[in-house]
Amino acid sequence: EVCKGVNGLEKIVLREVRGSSAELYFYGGHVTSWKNDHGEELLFLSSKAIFKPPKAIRGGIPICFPQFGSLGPLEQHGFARNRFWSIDNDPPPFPTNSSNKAFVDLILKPSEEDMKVWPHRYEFRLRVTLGPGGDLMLTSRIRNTNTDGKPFTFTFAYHTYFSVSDVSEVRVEGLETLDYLDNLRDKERFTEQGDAITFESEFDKIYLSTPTKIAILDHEKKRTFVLRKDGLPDAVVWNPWDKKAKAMADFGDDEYKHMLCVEAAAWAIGSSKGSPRGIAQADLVHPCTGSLAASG
Ligand code: TA6
Repeated sequence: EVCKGVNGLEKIVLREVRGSSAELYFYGGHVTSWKNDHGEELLFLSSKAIFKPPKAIRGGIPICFPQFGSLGPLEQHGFARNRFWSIDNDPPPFPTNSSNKAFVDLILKPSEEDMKVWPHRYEFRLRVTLGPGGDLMLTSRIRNTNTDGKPFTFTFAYHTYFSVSDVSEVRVEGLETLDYLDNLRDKERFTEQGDAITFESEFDKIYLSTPTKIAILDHEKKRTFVLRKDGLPDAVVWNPWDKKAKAMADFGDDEYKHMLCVEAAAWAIGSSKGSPRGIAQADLVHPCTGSLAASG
């Protein structure tokens, strides 16, 4: 179902028989809402989010492509999150079965303007699926359509903003003992200790080569999110905390308490200067899947 969203921007609503739902905008191919079958919102969306190009929507699931972060030739987190995507009327056969599920297929291709800043041709197909249990799955297939067959590299993230009751009561499991690059310390590489991750100040880390399953435990709400990922080796965890929150025009001063970003990502191998992992050889389809389930 396509309808008008904020500022007249069009959005797609997916509904599942048991009552769960999801919403995404053509602008950014951006999921802005995911509700369980009790109608509870599971994603954080800022009350100050700006739904106006070229600003990316603050909250939900921004898609960072073809560059995650600011390391590279492009604007922070690339341009996929502030382009208008289209319905993909002719998606190629899909590896996973979507029958019985609510889903939509979107596509993004570069404009001539985009080619000037990132000179590669591609077709980026995004399928957003809402399963019968209310789980949400995003699958991205990036095809290199460069006519000269030249490979390109990219970095990537599903920059998911989870809604939590109080971030200082939240634990993240699955990242213990892993190596990470600390964005707050010039991307220096460290090793995480053996305990679940908890939050008491600004946090911005890129965990390298993580397990495919990460759990976010919201003690107060008695809710657990399980993030599963495939084709996305890394994971980013971010909370801006009070000072950065105040500095962001599209984010409420106290909203940091009620969100946590845990992001399935493909970043770089080795060090901060490592080469990007996402390599799209000629005509190769690169599938990246992130699925989210919530219980409790
Ligand atoms: O994923 C974490 C991060 O890269 C942080 O460094 C932080 O700046 C955040 O993303 C938000 O970026 P944005 O461009 O959306 O303001």
